[in-house]
Amino acid sequence: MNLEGKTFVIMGVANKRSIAWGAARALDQLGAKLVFTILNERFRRELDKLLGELEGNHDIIVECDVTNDEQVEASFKEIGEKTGGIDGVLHAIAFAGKDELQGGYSETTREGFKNALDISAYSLAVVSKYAKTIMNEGGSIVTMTYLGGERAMPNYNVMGVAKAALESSVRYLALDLGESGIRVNAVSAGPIRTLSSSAVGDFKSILKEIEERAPLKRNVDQIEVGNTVAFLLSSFSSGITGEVLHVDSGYHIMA
Ligand code: 0WD
Repeated sequence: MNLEGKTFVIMGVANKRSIAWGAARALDQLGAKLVFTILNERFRRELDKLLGELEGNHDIIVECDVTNDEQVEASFKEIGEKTGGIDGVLHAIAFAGKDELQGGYSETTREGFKNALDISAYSLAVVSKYAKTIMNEGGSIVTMTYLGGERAMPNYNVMGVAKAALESSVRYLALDLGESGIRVNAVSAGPIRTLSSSAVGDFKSILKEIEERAPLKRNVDQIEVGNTVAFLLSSFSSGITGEVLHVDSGYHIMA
């Protein structure tokens, strides 16, 4: 697979453990040009440091808090002007308060629910709205989800509800943007230790359960997820849209 001449926007690198960073490394290896969006300026120094590890020279970094419509619009406008058009977007963004990620779902606050659904699910719609205006022919949008969106899993709570909304959004966006030749898919990753996942109560036992019960008897890493993201962003997956593809050592097939 060769992605030379292709440009992708990567949203959601917080640090070197981020799934978005695994995807960036995979895409960089394949020759793609990358543009990064960061939540705020606090993340710029971390990203600058990380960029030195990549082969290509990826120098466009744009601030984009997805809760701010004007900022999303302005970000994609700026990216369009600087790149002349993009071939895809990785949306690897989610948020829920730590209090919501332990204990019972019935204790979820209205504010916590709104926040989680806004940042983790609605954001894909608004990102798609502006990304489609600068998308080259055959563009692709990929988001990140988790099995907790399909099944009730301890502690995942409101984030599971947000992932269910996100996966449904993938299908509606695929239908909406299909006519424009834009594909929309999700990767459902197995658990990986990152800044976000560390907020999920008893995360250690989730990792252990995969090692014991998944067909591959091990956990996946950021590069394996990143390689699948690269496949979905590339034209190798040109017939796939509205799909949720599991990269989880096969755990989701188990009863
Ligand atoms: O086990 C895991 N780590 C899994 C993660 C399994 C399956 C799916 N995922 C998903 C997550 O739910 C998320 O959608 O993958 C995506 C990426 O998550 P990650 O790589 O595990 O987490 P992290 O490295 O923390 O990156 C998520 C980033 C944020 O980091 P922090 O830690 O600051 O919340 O999302 C970004 C931010 O950089 N983010 C935002 N970006 C723009 N606007 C916003 C926002 N309002 N809020 C958070």
